Amino acid sequence: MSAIRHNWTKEEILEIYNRPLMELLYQAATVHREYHDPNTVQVSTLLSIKTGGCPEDCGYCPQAARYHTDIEGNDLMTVPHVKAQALRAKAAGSSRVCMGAAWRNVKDGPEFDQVLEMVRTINKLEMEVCCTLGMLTENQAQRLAEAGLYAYNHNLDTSEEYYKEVISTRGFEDRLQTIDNVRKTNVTVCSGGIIGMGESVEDRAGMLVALSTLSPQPESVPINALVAVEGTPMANEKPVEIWEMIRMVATTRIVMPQTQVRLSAGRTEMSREGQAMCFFAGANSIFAGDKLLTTPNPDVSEDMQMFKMLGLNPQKPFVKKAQPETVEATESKLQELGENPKWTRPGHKIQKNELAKEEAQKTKAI
Ligand code: SAM
Ligand code: DTB
Ligand code: SF4
Repeated sequence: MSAIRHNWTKEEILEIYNRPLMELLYQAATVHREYHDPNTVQVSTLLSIKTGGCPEDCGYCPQAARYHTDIEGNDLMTVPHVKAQALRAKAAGSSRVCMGAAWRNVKDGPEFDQVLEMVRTINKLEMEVCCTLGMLTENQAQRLAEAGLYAYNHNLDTSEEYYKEVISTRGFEDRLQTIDNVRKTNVTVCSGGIIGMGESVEDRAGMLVALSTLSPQPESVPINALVAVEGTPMANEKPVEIWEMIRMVATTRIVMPQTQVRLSAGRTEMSREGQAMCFFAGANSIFAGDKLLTTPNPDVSEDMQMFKMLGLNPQKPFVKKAQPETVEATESKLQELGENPKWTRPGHKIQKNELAKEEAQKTKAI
C-alpha cells in the first residue's frame, strides 16, 4: 500500500502533475484502488444558509458585498427551512449536507446558536453535517462538535504566495489556524481550493504541499474550477481545461491517498466523459443538487443517469467515521466565550479587486 507522506515537496508534486497523462492516470487510479472502492462516490448537497453581503474581498466570490453581482442575498435561514431542505437532499440520495454562510468568521450569539440547532437537527436525520462559516475559534469548533458536526469546510483556496493576489482582508495563516482549531475536536477537516484563478501550476502544487503536509491530512479535499461570475474581479478568467482538472484531481489523489477528493464547482462545464476521467483519476465525491451556493450545478437526475451509466454507487453516511453524538442545547457543557480574536487583516491593494469595487460603486450610483 502506498504510504501516507506528510513531507511532499513542491518539486515532487510538480513532477507528478506534469507526468505524461497516461502514466499519471495509471498511478492515481492504482493509489485510489488501494484506499477506496473505485465504484463508490460520496454525494454532498450544499445549502446556502446565509447568502451574500459578505465583508471579505475574495476575488472569486459572488457573495462579497463590495462587488456588483446578481445574486439575491438572504438572512440566516430558519431551522425548519433547513430541515425541509435536508430531507429533500436525503431523498435525492445525498449522505451529507454542507451549510455555507457568507461570513468572515463566526460570532457567538443567537445566529451561531441557530446554526448549532441546524447541526443537531440534520445529525438526527442520520446525515453527515458539514458547515463552512469562515474563521472559527477553538471554543466555537468544540460547540459545533458537541452539536454533532461531522465535517468543517475551510479552504486554503490556493498557494500561500498567490493568496495575496486573491484576498486582502485576511491572511493565509488565519485559514491554517482555523483548521488547527477544528483539528482539536472530533470534527473532520474538509479543505481544498480553486483552480482557474490565474494561478500558475507552481501555485497549484504549493497548495497541495500546504494540504498534504498537514498531519493528519484533511479527510476531504474539494477541487473547484473557478465559476467566473460577472461583476467579480475574476469575471474574465479563461475557463479551466478539463485536462487541468484531471491532472489536479490525479495529483491530489496521489499525494493524499486516503482523503475523499471532491469534484466540486465547475461541473456544469464538464462533459460526462471528462467527469468520468476525473473519477478514474481518483475523485470520489461530488456536490449534487441544481445549485452550489449561488451558481448552477448539474440536475440531480442528470447526475443519477451518469452514476448509472458509469456503474457508480452513492456512499452511505458514516462509513468513513462513526456518527457523532448530539448533545442538546439544554445539556451542553460548553459556554460561549464571546471571544473576539484578532484575525489578520493585511489590507494590501489588489488591483483587480479595487477595479471591480470601483465598477460596483459606479453601477450603484446610477
Ligand atoms: N465564507 C466562508 C469562507 O469563505 O470560508 C464559507 C463560504 S465560501 C463561499 C466557501 C468556498 O467556496 C470558498 O473558500 C471557495 O473555495 C469556494 N468558492 C466561492 N466562490 C467560488 C467560485 N466563484 N468558484 C469556485 N469556488 C468558489
Ligand atoms: C467548496 O470547496 N466548494 C463549495 C463548498 N466548498 C462550500 C462552494 C462552491 C461555490 C461556488 C460558487 C457559488 O455557488 O457561489
Ligand atoms: Fe465571504 Fe466566503 Fe465569499 Fe470570501 S468566499 S467573500 S469569506 S462568502
